[in-house]
Amino acid sequence: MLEKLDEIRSNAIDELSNLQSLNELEDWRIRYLGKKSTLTQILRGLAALPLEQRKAVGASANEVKALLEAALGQKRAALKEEELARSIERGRIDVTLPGRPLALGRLHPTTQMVREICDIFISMGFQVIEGPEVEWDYYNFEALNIPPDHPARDMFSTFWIDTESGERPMLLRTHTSPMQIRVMERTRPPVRVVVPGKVYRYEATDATHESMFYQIEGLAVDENITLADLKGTLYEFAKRLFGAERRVRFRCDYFPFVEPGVEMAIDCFVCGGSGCRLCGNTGWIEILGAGMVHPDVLRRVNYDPDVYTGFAFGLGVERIPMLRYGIEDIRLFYSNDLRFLRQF
Ligand code: YSA
Repeated sequence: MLEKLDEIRSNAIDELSNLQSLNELEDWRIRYLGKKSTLTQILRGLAALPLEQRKAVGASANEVKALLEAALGQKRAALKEEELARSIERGRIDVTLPGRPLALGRLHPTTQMVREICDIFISMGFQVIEGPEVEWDYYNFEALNIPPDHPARDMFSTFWIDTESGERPMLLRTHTSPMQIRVMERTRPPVRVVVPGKVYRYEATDATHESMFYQIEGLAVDENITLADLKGTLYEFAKRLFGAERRVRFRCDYFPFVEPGVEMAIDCFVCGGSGCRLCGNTGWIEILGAGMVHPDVLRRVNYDPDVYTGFAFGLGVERIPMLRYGIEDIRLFYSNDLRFLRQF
């Protein structure tokens, strides 16, 4: 029995020195000091031993037990300290390391352009307003002299909105011109507004056409406004935006809500006017449609065309940074490629 106790002590102490974690230590405790351990069994069996043997075995068993308990306490303290040191090391912060740079957001190039263009018109006395993207057919077409079945509807391929039968037809606005009517309905002349916003066209995309893009509408109505005012305003705008050296061209165009109608184009930035793929070999890139507000449109909003005249224009926003920075494909604006967006 005494030999057995010796063996228990030396095995237990040997094993203890190899333990690496508190979990292993707990297994060790159960194995050598737990209720079912050999040592506990020996201590419980003492009473059954003859007196002489009981004394010697009892003394030795209690000594082994005390020794193992003391060793257990020391080992537990040492392991706890090691674990603490490890966890401090794991969470150590090196305050001398340089900080990680924060990725800063930025304004989308279209937003930057909208703001820059609006600022030019604000400095000329225009006010900036916004309007709905989901629009009634009435404002997008009818009130602008484009009744149902008018061929001009083909100019504006439309995303229609499902409505209940009998309800007024609704659509995603195909241009910002409906805001001309909304503004004039609620204001008396003089009117000078610009309206930036998204517009939608149900058409195939290519290098200069997107199905969602931005326009800025302009409208000025007062007594004695003439086509010369329209041209003067847009020349000044083009000069401030592109510089005096760029060439600007006005040509007749047709829009049912103006008379006369014009389009304004800038000489192509890629070929300088000699003709290339981007400008369709014309040497020019059209940036806006414009004209003198049609008398019928004025009458519809109860403006007397014998007293008031006005000009209006609608420009494609993305075409401007394309011209300015030589961007060859409009689809880059909305394809969420950070390599493109980070350049602005
Ligand atoms: C005309 C006369 C007015 O008194 C007032 C406004 C207008 C403009 C008219 N509402 C309109 O939308 N004309 S437009 O169809 O020729 O578009 C105007 C400009 O938007 C174009 O000059 C072009 O720069 C741009 N644009 C047109 N379709 C586009 C586009 N930009 C990108 N993608 C498209 N699919």
